[in-house]
Amino acid sequence: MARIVTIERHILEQQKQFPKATGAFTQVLYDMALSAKIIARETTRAGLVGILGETDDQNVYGEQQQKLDIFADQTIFKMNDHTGRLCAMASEEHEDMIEIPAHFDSGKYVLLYDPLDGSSNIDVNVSVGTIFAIHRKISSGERGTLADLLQPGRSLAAAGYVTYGSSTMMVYTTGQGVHGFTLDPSVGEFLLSHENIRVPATAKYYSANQGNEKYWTPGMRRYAKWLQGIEGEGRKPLGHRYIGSLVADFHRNLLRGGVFFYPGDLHEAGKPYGKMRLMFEAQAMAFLAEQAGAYASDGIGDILDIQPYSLHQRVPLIVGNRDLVEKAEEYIRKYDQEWVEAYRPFREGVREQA
Ligand code: P6P
Repeated sequence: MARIVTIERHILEQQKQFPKATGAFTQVLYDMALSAKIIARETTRAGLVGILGETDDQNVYGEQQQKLDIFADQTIFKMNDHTGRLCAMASEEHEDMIEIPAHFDSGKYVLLYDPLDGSSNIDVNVSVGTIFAIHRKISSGERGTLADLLQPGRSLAAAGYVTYGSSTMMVYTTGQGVHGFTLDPSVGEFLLSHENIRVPATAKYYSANQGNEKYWTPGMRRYAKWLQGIEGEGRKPLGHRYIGSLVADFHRNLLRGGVFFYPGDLHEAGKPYGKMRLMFEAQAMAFLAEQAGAYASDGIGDILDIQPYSLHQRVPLIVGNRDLVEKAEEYIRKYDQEWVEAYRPFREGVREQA
């Protein structure tokens, strides 16, 4: 019989690589797996329990919050607020840092999470996902500070996502490769199904919202034509797949090879920084990509090297097979200097984003 490895057992085996690990880090990953099971149960039942539909609340981006968003956000918060393992949290659904309540102990890690990414897809039964990232506490005080959260992706201790699709999968890395687990609902366990995921050398797909093409920069428009085999040396065209749910698009490209891009553009004056959130989407995807032999860029350089200055700052995101992402950087260098000059002050925190 094949070796049955639950995510708990796998995390424990991973922990052995860190001799001085106290287990707190391992427990945070356990707790994320448990949160994922609880959210999965509600997500699959969503159509039945009337939890669908929009609330009258809005999140920090002015987007209608879906009830399942709020449920997922609350689930992750309540799983972690009392454990004494975290010194602070941050959620895409909350404007400010989430402090650990004073009556609970503070710990050595911080958790940043997007509780339900792609939530606008919920009530049309398209895959949605949870994205999480864990940094180590670096501030000297007892409680967490913004400095513990605003660390570059290079410092990440762990990152991962859950995709609630035809099956529920949890994929994570602690810097020892990328590993995928599929939920067996009959036993309520995540079982190892994709050990040491490596992006295939040959890409199959590209993922982008072609509806935005007229707003893309000249370089990115040419790049898309290159991916389609129209521009340049007439390469074999890539298939186009776009779900509109980052976790689902990223996951498919990770397993089949491909590139996802949501570029910055000059469509809206003063907003050349794209849509993806650095701290809640891009950093985690960039750490996973690097660990799977792929690469994530904002069009200028590695997402992992960007020094954050604001919890909700946005970045352009081009992620997938390294050769494809580097080709995009080449097109941007060649054709998009105007955009680069407009974006750079936002990348370096010289200008605050709107
Ligand atoms: P658009 C979902 O809102 C999200 O943040 C990502 O999950 C997804 O990739 C992207 O936005 C979709 O954006 O503008 O193409 O609908």
